[in-house]
Amino acid sequence: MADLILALDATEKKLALKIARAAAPHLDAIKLGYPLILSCGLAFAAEFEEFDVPLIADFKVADIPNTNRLIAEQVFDAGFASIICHGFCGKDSVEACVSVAEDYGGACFVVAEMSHPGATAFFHGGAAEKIAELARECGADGIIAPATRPERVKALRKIVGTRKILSPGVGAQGGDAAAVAEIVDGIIVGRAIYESDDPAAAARSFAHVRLGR
Ligand code: OMP
Repeated sequence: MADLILALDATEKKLALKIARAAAPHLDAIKLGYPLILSCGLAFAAEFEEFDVPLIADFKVADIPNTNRLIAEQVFDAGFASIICHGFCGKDSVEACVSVAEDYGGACFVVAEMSHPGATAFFHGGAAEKIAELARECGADGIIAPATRPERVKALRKIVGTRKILSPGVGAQGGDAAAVAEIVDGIIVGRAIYESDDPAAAARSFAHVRLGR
C-alpha cells in the first residue's frame, strides 16, 4: 500500500492552510511547489509544522551542480524533509541534490518520467529508464513516475528495485490510485483534494490506498 501525498498547489496562504488543516489527518506528506511558494515565499513552509506531516519540496531542480546545491540547502534550511530534482541534467547535478539531502538527513527524489501527455516526446525511447538507472547510481531515495501510465511504473520499478516510487497523475490527470497503489510507495494527489469542497473527505476517499498505515 502507498502513502498519500497532497500536492498543495493552491496559491493563497489562508486557503492553503485551511486545506492542509482539513486534510492532514488523512495524509502522509504534503508537497509544496512553485505555485504556492512563489506566491507565499519559502518561509511559508514553516507554517505547516503544526500539521506534523513531512514536507516535500517540488521545484524540479534542474541546473548545474553548484546551483542545485544552493537551491537544495535553502529548501532543507526551510524545513523540508525531501526535495524533487530532474535527472536529465546528469549525474553530477543529481549528486549535488542527493549530497545535500544526506547532509540534512533528508531525501531526494528524481523525476524519471512525467505524467502529462506531452511527456512521452522526451521521456520515452529509453530516457526514463536511463534516468531511473542514474537515480539509483547516485543514491537517490527514489524516483517520480506516472500514475497515468501504470505499465511504465512497472518497467521503472524493475530498474529502481526497492527504492521509492512516488506517483503523480491521480484524479485530475486521469490516473487511478488503485491501479498503481500496489507498485508505488506514494501517490501524489493535487486538485482532486485541494479543489474539493470538502478536502478532508476527498483525502479520506484515498484511505483504501493507505490501508495498514
Ligand atoms: P494534480 O494533477 O492536480 O493531481 O497535481 C499533480 C501534482 O504532481 C502537481 O503538483 C504536479 O506538478 C506534480 N507532478 C505531476 O503532476 N507530474 C509529474 O510528472 C511530476 C510531478 C511532481 O514531480 O510532483
